[in-house]
Amino acid sequence: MGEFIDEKYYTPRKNFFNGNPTVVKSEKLDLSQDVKDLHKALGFISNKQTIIDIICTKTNRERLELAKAYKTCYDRDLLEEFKRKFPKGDFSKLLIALMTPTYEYYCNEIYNALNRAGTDESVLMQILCTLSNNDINEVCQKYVKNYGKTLEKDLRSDTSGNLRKLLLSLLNATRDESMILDLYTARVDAMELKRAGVDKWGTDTSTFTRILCLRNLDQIRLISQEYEYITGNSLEKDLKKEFSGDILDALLSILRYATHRSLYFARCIQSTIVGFGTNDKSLIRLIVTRCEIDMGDIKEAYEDKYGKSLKSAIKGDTSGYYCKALLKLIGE
Ligand SMILES: [Ca+2]
Repeated sequence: MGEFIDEKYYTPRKNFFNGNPTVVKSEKLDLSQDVKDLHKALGFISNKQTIIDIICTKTNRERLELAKAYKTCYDRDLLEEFKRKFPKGDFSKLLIALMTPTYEYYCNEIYNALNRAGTDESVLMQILCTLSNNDINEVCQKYVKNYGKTLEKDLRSDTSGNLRKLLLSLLNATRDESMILDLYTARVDAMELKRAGVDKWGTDTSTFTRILCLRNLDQIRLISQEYEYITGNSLEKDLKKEFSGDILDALLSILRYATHRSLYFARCIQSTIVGFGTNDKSLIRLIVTRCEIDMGDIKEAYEDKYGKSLKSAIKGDTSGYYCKALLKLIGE
């Protein structure tokens, strides 16, 4: 940590990379019993509750081990069994998400967001703005392997303008991950953002993209504090003045993810359930991917922000075993 940092002035977040998950590694894993119970639950009369109790209380890694044990025992692919038994609907989508290895899942989600009528930019942002360099590299490798073309190529052809530049920059996976804080460069960056934004007629987007895509996440938090100190305005507010549309959403995603991760995801979840209907694909992705990382914190942030529990929000917007499974994943 830099010598300039005054503890009172800048309080580093506790455990940025460790959150409170709602699904944790089992203390004692009894795969043979689980496999037997699952087989019974997938019988002539299916028992969804048993499936939820077994699948939604395990980590992705454990679920994949379970699938392997199932294959050994019954010579059947567990995921295919789920698909056969539950061919459609949100419960089915959720089971598929849970049984897919994490990087593969991110990769599929990005592919589907890009290869549909009208690209779903929110999916790209929610994934690419929040993965580590290593995660991004893994996803890129999977993408080539699964689809025979690079993610970069697909991003280039399906996005445009400043958003494309920003996403390609994230895809380079060159963000500083040192966690080293430097007040001097934070001040320089904050001044540059001021010059490139509010001080300028028009906006120099590349300055914003460069700083927000390359600086480490803790440093971004410091930059935003310096920005507010220098200008008297919050960086978030000025981003909203200078940008609009997708590029604004992307810049806000990075800023919010860096400054308050759990609140950022609480907002993402809220955006899937507000309005008419529910964006179940994104709701499923957010719950499935965050339950092993920081869903406990997201629940807290959600309740603080929206004045009701995430549990009641999910109950209000989903139903049946799909709802029960989501609640199990968030530890309710
Ligand atoms: Ca301006």
